[in-house]
Amino acid sequence: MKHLEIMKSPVELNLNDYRMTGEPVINQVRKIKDIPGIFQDEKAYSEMNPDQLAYTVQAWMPVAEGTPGGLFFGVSTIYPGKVGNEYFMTKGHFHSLGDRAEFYWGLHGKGMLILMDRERNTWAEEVYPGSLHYIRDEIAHRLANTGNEKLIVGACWPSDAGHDYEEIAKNGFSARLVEVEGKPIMIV
Ligand code: S6P
Ligand code: ZN
Repeated sequence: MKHLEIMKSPVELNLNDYRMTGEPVINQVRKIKDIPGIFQDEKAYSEMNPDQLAYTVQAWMPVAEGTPGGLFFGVSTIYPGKVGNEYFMTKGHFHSLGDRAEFYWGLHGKGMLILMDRERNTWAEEVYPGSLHYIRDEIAHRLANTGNEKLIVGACWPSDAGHDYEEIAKNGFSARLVEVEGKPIMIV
């Protein structure tokens, strides 16, 4: 940029459909076949269309991953659906630098933010348009769509946070969010 120049930011968020456009924006797609092992009902999972979309993530990463002091901005969209009695959900992760926090905010649809600490206590916060969520240090986080529409959630996290998927891939969360009589409940 030049001194006194007035310009547009390179990336924008459409406030009607929550799509990000501009450069650089990365687009991640997670289909049912990309998230094996996270749902309890393996039979129901194996009978699903492997190419069905489970969730997408758009992110603006203005600095290289791992850069201290920077921020990333993302929009996660979780599709409506269930595997057995479990709602479509993200893989879930701790941050690789475990003391890095994150903000989430609900934009569209309804769901749950499932949280677990290092002692494996698990709880959840309701997500809806306008809900704000501070995910503190050392807390694993996962989003589940409990509604019939897309769940769309904004996120902002430190550029050096990283993702530790291993712990969740190996041991999961200590509780599951399932639908019983049409309502989401947490069970162990
Ligand atoms: C990144 C942030 C989100 C998730 C996204 C997908 O720290 O928490 O952008 O990456 O919701 O979830 P996951 O667990 O598959 O990365
Ligand atoms: Zn995160």
